[in-house]
Amino acid sequence: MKIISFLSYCRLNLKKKIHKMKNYLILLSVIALVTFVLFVGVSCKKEVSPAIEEKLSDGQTGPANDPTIYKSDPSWSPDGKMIAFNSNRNGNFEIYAMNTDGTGQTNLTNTPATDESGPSWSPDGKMIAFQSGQDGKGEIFIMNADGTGQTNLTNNPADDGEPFWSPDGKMIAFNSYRDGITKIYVMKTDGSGQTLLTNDPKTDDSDPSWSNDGKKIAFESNRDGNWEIYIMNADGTGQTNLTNNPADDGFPSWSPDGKMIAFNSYRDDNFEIYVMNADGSGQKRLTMAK
Ligand SMILES: [Ca+2]
Ligand SMILES: [Ca+2]
Ligand SMILES: [Ca+2]
Repeated sequence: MKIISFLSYCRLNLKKKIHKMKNYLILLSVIALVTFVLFVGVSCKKEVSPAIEEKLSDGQTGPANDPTIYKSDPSWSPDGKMIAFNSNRNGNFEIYAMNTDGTGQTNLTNTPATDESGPSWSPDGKMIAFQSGQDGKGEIFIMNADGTGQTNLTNNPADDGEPFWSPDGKMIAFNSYRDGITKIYVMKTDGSGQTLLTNDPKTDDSDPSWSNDGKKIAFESNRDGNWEIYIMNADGTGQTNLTNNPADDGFPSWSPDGKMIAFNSYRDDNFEIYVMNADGSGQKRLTMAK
């Protein structure tokens, strides 16, 4: 009897445990169902909401995506308070400026007949250099930071573009096609003294970028059969290939302390961002394929 009683006790206990487990399972099922419903609801909301409209921090609303409208070439003002950029949102390309939170977007150039691009701030933040088609084929213009006083500095029938202001504010480096091939020139900020810095007659040199100490200019050149990052002294002497790689390398950008240069390269069969020391050593990939 004692054994039977004990077995009965065990069966009763087991039934209680199973009953408790059933309760737990029902509770867990309810929690899982509620979680699933909430998750599906939030996911759907995330997918649907941006497709309807977007609202910018300055209160502008509009279609979230329009593949025909570009905003590009951002350039930070030296005091860090503004970003200049170009956009064709009004039917042609203009230079805009905005606060760094996206408010106060202002069309600075207001030239409906021509396209403007490539803004570059003067080091004192008072002026912006840019590329414009206002006076024939691509010219370098400068203007006050509020868009007034737009002035053509190059006045040359060939294409001129990609201005980059020198750190001391006295010169502007740029590309020009005036020799039938793209070359790097510098000029004073009143347009005088336009001087060819890269004079290899067979190859393109472009996209000048001044080091912060004003002593060096990095640029792209395809003189060895593919695009490489070169540096030279600001007077054009000492042109040196830094990348020496059979893939295309481009878009050099100096670190503020002048010790490193960031660039892009196709050496891994897609464009990735690299950095290297300013003498070309230590080339290191920073971005992954995705
Ligand atoms: Ca325009
Ligand atoms: Ca021109
Ligand atoms: Ca290369």
